[in-house]
Amino acid sequence: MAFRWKNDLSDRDVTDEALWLNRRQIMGGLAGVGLAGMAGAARAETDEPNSWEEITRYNNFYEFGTAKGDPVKYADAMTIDPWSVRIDGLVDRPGDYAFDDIMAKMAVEERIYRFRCVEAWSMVIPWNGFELSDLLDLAGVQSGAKYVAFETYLNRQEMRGTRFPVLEWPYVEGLRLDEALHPLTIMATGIYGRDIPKQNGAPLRLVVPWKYGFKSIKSVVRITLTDSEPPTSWNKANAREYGFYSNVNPEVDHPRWSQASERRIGGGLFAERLPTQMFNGYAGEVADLYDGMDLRKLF
Ligand SMILES: Nc1nc2c(c(=O)[nH]1)N[C@H]1C(S)=C(S)[C@@H](COP(=O)(O)O)O[C@H]1N2
Ligand SMILES: [Mo]
Repeated sequence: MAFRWKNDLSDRDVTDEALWLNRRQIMGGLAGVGLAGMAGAARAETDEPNSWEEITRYNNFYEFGTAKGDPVKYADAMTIDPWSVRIDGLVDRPGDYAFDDIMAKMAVEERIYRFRCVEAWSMVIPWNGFELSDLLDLAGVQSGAKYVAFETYLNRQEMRGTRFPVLEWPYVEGLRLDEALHPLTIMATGIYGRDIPKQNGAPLRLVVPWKYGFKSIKSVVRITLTDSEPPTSWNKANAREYGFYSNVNPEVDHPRWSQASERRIGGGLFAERLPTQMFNGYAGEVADLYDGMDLRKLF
């Protein structure tokens, strides 16, 4: 691994959002300033994390419906215990890895990442999780592997949105192997130190912070190492609008809207839009993955 990413805003033993925010205020020399004073303009311009409510009530999880409030209403029906992840394809030790066994072996840490949806809204989310590369090490990636394919849990009784052919189910995603092994790429298992809620992709979901949000596939049940580029849900649905790479790029617009700026959730009705950053602000860490690539063609 080239480097292990160091969080500039880490706070390991987070247990509670209020406590977490309180500590941040004290650390920032803001003791005595009420939460209300933190909200609004100041927060929109800096990278203050979104609230637990914002992160867990404004969701895209189409298996439960396409409205932002559907996942929090309906994801409760999803069975997440027991849970296992099948890791197969070009690996030395294929098999079903029980979630509890995975957690016993992984080092969970906090990662505060910007999160940018292709729909041009964004949040800042304090995830808890582990590096995907550590999980892949359990299975032993073989030398012929070039891509990683991911698949979401599918149970049509539990997932009312799958009655509609909005997408082909199960939801599938993919990364090039070097993207998957990058230290910024994590499997998230928590938010604000609590177990990740079902609407956010319990019990574990991918998070790739320099790509549009739809790459960060939820409730993963299968990870397959392959030698060719795997199909991805949004690309299958509309290849002209959603490419395999889907790196955040303010210079490459969506065919139907600009990607130059974004609306930070929680900023309020009159908040200014924020300029979208190349690779969502992670260019320093990831730009070299794409050296020599035409990012307009391979969008
Ligand atoms: N299985 C699955 N994963 C998914 C989605 C989905 O509909 N189904 N939506 C994607 C999109 S478009 C976004 S923006 C993020 C939203 O994650 P959040 O609800 O935790 O903010 O999840 C992504 N992962
Ligand atoms: Mo999204």
